Amino acid sequence: MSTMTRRTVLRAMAAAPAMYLGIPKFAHAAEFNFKYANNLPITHPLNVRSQEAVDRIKRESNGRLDITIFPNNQLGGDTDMLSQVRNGGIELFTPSALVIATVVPVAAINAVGFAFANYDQVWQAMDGPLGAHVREAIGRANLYAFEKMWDNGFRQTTTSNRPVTSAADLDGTKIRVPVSPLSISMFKALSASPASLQFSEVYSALQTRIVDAQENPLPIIQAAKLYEVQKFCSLTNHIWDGYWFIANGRAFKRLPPDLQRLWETAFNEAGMKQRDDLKTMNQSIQADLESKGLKFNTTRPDSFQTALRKAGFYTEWKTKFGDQAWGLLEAVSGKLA
Ligand code: X2X
Repeated sequence: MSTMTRRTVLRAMAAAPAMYLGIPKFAHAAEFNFKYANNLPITHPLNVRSQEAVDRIKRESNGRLDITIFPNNQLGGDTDMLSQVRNGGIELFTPSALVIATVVPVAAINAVGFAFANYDQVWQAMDGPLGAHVREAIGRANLYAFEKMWDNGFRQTTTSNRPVTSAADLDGTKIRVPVSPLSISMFKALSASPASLQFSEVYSALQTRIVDAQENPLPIIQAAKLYEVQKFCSLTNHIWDGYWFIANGRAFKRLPPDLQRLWETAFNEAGMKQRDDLKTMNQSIQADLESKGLKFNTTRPDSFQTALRKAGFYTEWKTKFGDQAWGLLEAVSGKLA
């Protein structure tokens, strides 16, 4: 390149807006490049609101904190992502309470069958003393839990062969559940035949009939297109499930206080919006899934609860979680065991 040409090119580069040249808008390289991984398709509100938070953090930190999102199990299934966030391979992850419970057992407490009757109870517990109790336990595992939990939803049961109207219909049903001791225990107590699989494998397991059934909140059934491989959707509302936004503990401590405050504000506020998104979606989602061919039915919650009680499910999990955590749960749910 002649001097003349090089000078011309350099002048052109200096004059051109950065975006035309593919140069990052922020003059300095980020001080912190973090990775955030999750298990959901990009259309799910968890990813939509996370992207907004990540954009905000980059903007308001003047590019100092740059977070890249890896959605949809791109970095592996939940078990992989959980070990990566613990060893620092990734800095952020949103495990469901059921999944983080494989490392922090008390975190599954919000998923005790039929504990919460509605969202008022859910947020009273999770934004209150029960949530604080779980966050502390997460902290002891050298992870940092952001204050606001994100919504996954009340879990519903889908099947390929028959609708579930009462507990008896689950008898012997091969049902996929998350990698979660509580889910296995609960569906065994209901006489089903549960198998733990990573979420990344659910669609194909249903398609190839390795299992006949699965259970997830409606927004996930929609986003992951599970209606393509399931026929019936029974509104069992058996578990309320949420996502903990967690960070690797050392990554959190590495951030200066102003960036800690910024990402706390950004992720907690985004989480509140994500809760609202699901609330709005829940008003129309059944109609949408019906139009895609899924057949809905309601169920009798008392038949499930009675079966769980008879099988000793509540007393077993009260012992496992301990009196303190159980007391915090029952302060909201009313007596369970
Ligand atoms: O794996 C599931 O079923 C999911 C997506 O709901 C969780 O993250 C627990």
